[in-house]
Amino acid sequence: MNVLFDGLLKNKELDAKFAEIPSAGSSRIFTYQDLIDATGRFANALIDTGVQPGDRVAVQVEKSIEAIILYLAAVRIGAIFLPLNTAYTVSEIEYFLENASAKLFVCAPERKDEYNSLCKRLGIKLTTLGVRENSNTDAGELFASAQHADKEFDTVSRSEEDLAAILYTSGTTGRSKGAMLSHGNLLSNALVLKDYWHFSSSDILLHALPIFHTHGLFVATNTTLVAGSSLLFLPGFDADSIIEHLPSVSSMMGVPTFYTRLLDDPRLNQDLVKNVRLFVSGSAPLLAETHVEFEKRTGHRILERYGMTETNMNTSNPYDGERKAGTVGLPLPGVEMRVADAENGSLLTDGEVGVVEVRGPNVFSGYWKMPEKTKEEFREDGFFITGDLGNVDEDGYLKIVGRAKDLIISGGYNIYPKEVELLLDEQEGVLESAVIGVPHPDFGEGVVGILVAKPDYSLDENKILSNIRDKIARFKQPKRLIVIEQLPRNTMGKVQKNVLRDQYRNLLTN
Ligand code: MCA
Ligand code: AMP
Repeated sequence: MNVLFDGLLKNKELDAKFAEIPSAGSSRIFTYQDLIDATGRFANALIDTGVQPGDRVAVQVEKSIEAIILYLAAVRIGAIFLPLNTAYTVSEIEYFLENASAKLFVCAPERKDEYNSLCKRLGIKLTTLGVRENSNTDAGELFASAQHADKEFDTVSRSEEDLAAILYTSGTTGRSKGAMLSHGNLLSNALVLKDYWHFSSSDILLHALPIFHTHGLFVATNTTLVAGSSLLFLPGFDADSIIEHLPSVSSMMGVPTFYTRLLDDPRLNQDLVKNVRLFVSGSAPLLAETHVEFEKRTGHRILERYGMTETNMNTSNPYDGERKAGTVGLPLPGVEMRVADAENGSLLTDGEVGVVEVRGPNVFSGYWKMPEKTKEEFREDGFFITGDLGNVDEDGYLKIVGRAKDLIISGGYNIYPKEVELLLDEQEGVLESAVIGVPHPDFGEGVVGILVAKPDYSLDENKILSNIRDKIARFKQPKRLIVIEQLPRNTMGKVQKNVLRDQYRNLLTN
């Protein structure tokens, strides 16, 4: 028994379909039977590279059904899947490969040259997987070897506690931490979401999220698989393509930017979404006004839920009951949630604001090779301290009101200011920096860097931006840099980011 693989794929109506609509080329359709056969082929191809149960398989590839098959095949052979954002640069990837002691790294064919020497130096086997737009495109070495491999594979047995995936989440110190997710964590959450959101084999989910994060990989894909639903797989968010396909689906999951972009499109109306039964939003706060506006235009009340890489999904607005705008709903079945004083951990009641803590089968077991960090973020009774600030209303709905952690969420991607500050501080002439998130019309929050120059230096915004261009992923890079005389500090000497956020709150919206 392989808890996650069997749990997701056993006893399915094998003719339910996965349709992939690539940005170029023609669409492809996979039945569940095709999917299972392909995981067998990929499992054999992975074993041929030397990967064994427990090994980390790191993957940075473009979105495709084969990338999902690779994930399922890694789980099937008992390996630990480690998905990585396609926007990460070589130096970012180096940290993940080294920290996780990856056995195999699968990258896009066109990036192989960039990674060759790194993988040689680290002793990591490198292979490739591309997007198969037509029979002439380079779908990569792993695809080629899977094509010739046997579809039969003896699934490796894995228990609930065994690790299925490691997903890196950035840390407040600037170092990313690998959240260790077990078979039990992932399957239990998928089963709960399937029931809570009423997913069944008659559903078709429109999938436009990236598949290297919890939202697109686990919430959207695992829930679809466990329900035996169909999936319409788009390469990413493109309003025209979403509008084209909304009439043929029953559900969509997205980050708030998906919904604000759709609202900006005059083609969004009740008729377009008449076959949709459910819109889900998460990963970042959905403004109450977006919720209200979306209902006015479409008649649909978006269902907002709340989760984290470390915990999968914790709370959700109900399917049948009231979906309250501006709240993230009620604890999911099996999840215990409480609000505590951020400083001393004492429990808060009566709607007071504090740090949100959760416990349940969905919650991860700790950070890879970081026992101290793990200890710091759990209470003794096993509750995980999320770092999100919230309060619970009289009906039990959680409202997230802020973050105790210094984190920016831009278009659903997390950016830890410390990582960007460390890079800015290295730039010539920079004395110190503070990185903040301010309102952004498209991404919710946008990154802004505030700089102080060393004596006798004058700083050039564009030059600094161009210097850091290849160092970190583009979405983490400041949309603007501002040079000031000195950073505001409190009596303890701590930079008052709230003062800066207030001062520059209109910088990206004007
Ligand atoms: C792209 N850019 C961004 C972002 N995305 N900048 C800031 N924040 C972003 N999110 C920049 C690019 O670097 C580029 O800059 C320019 O915008 C256009 O890039 P492009 O790729 O064309 O953008 P897009 O395709 O329109 O993407 C926007 C997007 C995408 C659709 C909102 O970011 C997205 O799919 N976000 C979803 C993230 C997600 O799945 N998060 C879930 C994490 P330049 O032109 O200067 O190079 S899981 C999670 O958070 C928890 C567990 C949970 O609860 O779900
Ligand atoms: P990540 O580290 O990518 O897993 O992001 C998790 C963080 O996203 C949480 O700790 C929250 O701060 C935020 N988040 C996720 N869903 C929501 C939501 N519906 N509303 C507000 N914040 C959210």
